[in-house]
Amino acid sequence: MNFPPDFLWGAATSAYQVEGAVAEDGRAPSIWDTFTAGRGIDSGEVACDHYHRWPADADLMAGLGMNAYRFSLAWPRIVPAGTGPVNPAGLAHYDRMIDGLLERGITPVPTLYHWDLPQASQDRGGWESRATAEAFAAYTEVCLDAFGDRVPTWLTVNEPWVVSVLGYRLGLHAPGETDLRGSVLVAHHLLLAHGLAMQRIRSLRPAARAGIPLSLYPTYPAADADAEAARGSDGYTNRWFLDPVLRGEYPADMVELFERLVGPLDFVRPGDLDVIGTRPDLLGVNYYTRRRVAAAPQDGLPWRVLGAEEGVPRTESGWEDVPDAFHDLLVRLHHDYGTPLLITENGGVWNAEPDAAGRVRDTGRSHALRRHLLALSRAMDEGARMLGYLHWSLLDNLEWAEGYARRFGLVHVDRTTQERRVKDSACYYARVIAANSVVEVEEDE
Ligand code: PNW
Repeated sequence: MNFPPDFLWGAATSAYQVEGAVAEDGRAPSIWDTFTAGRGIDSGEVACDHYHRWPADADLMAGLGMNAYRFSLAWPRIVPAGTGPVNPAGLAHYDRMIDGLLERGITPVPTLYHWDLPQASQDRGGWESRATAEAFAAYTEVCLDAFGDRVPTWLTVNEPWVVSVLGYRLGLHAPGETDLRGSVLVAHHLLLAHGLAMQRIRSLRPAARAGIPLSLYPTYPAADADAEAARGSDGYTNRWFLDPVLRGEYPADMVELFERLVGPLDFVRPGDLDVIGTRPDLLGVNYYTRRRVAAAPQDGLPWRVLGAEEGVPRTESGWEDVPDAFHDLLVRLHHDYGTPLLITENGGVWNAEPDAAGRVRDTGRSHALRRHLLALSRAMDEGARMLGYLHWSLLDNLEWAEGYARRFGLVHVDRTTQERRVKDSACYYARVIAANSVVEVEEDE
């Protein structure tokens, strides 16, 4: 089956994970600089040096036939103190990059916020403060003024579930807090930031299309008796974000649960859900794996997310590799919310290194890519409206608190020399893009 002629084919990155150059051209520190320094873990100080090497990276994308690139704008480069003065050198960088992409026939798909909050904003309360959502709206206006003439598709706030839960409940991501109420509060402010940005985009660039990229996990009961637990976990991770964005309301079952666990959600003010529910043009889908859930309390919540199931294929980070769940998710989103879908992330860890001839045989990624694209195309046959597929990631990069050891890239990056090597999976992907159809993986590809 062929994909629509205007289907977006490309890859994704985010600023802190690839750029490096953290102290250059007026960039101020972000919460991820602070978090990685505080824990002594791999940082984005150099990353893939994409800040300087983006022209060569854009040449690679063009060479592979990609027509879209999802990257993120670094708030601490553009408005270094979070609010107040704009940094012209920060704007100039993305200005050149957006022009450079367009010159190569690549549509820029910028994300406004991919987790690198200016440390100065954190010092004033960060996402626990409603003022940060207002500051984000002002920063969004700066970006729209600067780039809105050339950017047809905007993405707002990447994965508010991951930020709120890993950053504020489990302490695994910046800023490393561990409080359930705080995480629900932060999730609300992130959603509010998304809604305020949608309103700015609507008024300043009415022709642009925009939406939010959510991390979504198709969730299955481990056994029949676990159906209610699975519904709870789905509510916690998926519906808590989908429903306000696409229906303008928080799901009632989850409101009840949260109020029981943390008290009244009094930070939700009248009118907030109208803002958050500003109808987006698309939903960004970040899909990696499915979840199985059992009815047993864990970490203060009334269900347990199980580990990988025996006998089910996994990526090298242990995530179950289940393309059928991707299909189920897309069909469900189509039925429940009816919005056009853009795959803003999909991929996995396959840690292949160059052989003596410099070839990177990451065959596992090629096969997973093919099977996920087949799942996507089956969902399209069943009515899902799909705008494009952006693979995570273009480059091996900083996998946040996990460091550089987990390679998600279509393109291998040598950590010492920064040398780029197009992996076998990228060659496979280039053949898919050229055919605009899911081709077979060739032997040794
Ligand atoms: C997403 N989890 O992050 C992000 O958008 C990317 O920046 C990241 O590199 C990619 O997925 C791969 O992980 C996630 O533990 C990080 O559930 C962690 C989780 C989910 C998504």
